[in-house]
Amino acid sequence: MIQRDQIYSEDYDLVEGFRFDKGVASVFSDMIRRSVPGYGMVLSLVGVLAERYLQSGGRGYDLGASLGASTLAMAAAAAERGAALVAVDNSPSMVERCRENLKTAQGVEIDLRCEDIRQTVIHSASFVTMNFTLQFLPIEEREQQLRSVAEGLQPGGALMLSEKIRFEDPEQQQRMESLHHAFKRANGYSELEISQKRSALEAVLITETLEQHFERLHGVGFKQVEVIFQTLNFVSILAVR
Ligand code: GEK
Repeated sequence: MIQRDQIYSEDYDLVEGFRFDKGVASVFSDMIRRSVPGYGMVLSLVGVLAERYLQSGGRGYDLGASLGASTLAMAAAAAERGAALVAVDNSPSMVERCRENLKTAQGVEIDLRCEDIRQTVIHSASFVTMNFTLQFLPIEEREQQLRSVAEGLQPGGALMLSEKIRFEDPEQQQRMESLHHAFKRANGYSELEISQKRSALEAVLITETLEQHFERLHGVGFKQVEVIFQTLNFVSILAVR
């Protein structure tokens, strides 16, 4: 049973910074579906890209795996090819639930690790996903993170990077932000929930522009970089080495 996210429905005197703790892990499936426009399509694309890029003998990595939705989306292709999967998250509460969810994957070897993705050694990778995870790293550490992904990918291997983005033009930024809030309202979040969640994420989820992402991805050695999906201020980028 999917538990409904009501974490910010109570009026708090002080909203603390967002953490991926036990409470969040218990409602995360509902939270991400009602908060990230196009999340279902992102998962479908993970499956499509896994079919295209996972190689037999190559590994698939899911960095910031949360409850394992992207890992599970790769599982069929991995089983078919005999590719191993590595799923990484540094939240013990997420990993505990993820371990249960991954039991449904058949015929595939999955190494689930509770570790910081900055410590993860990536090697022999043919496909890597970072779906809405890079945005939680300090900006100055993002280049090194993507460099280690690029270096760990076999030539022709691919990264799927999904992020919430911001826009240089203040009017466009305001328009997209307001449409995103409308999306959340349409999914049953109240004004109080939206505004408290926004405060909680303020110093935790730091967005960048699409141009900043493209420049960094090219800079660390990806040859082909393109947007494959966008809904409002959420994008998925395909970067091929
Ligand atoms: C999905 N990809 O459902 N090291 C490891 N994990 C981290 C780190 C870090 N340094 N920082 C954050 N995380 C998933 C959704 S959620 C996105 C990803 C969101 C983890 C954090 O614990 C959380 O589980 C995940 O990254 C981000 O396809 O909540 O917007």
